[in-house]
Amino acid sequence: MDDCLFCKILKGEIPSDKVFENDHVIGFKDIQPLAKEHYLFIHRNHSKNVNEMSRDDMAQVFDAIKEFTQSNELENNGFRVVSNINQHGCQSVFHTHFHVLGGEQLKGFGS
Ligand code: IU
Repeated sequence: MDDCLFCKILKGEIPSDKVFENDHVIGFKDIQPLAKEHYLFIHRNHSKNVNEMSRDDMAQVFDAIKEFTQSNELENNGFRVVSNINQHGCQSVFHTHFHVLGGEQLKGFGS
């Protein structure tokens, strides 16, 4: 997708601070972190949001998140995965992405 910001990150046209990369998925630091550690994981195949992503692509993203979080302290200490969808979900970039948040105690829902 020519006008997709995350496709541009995938092509290297917009800089990103990558923390993970394989043939299918990249992970990079969010430029406006909402937690001490805040990463975005995206598939190389463009889709608009979770509901439009293929099952195979979603599995590859979650495999990547698993591999990444098992390679550092995130898994032991715990972390959160979030994907925002459309207007009420406050999605601002329309290339499916999964926020991975951690590195500190997060607030629970409703607290
Ligand atoms: P959202 O769920 O669509 O709101 O998340 C988009 C995220 O992408 C948001 O947290 C931005 O800070 C982040 N981001 C980024 O990390 N690098 C970029 O070049 C752009 C957005 I554009």
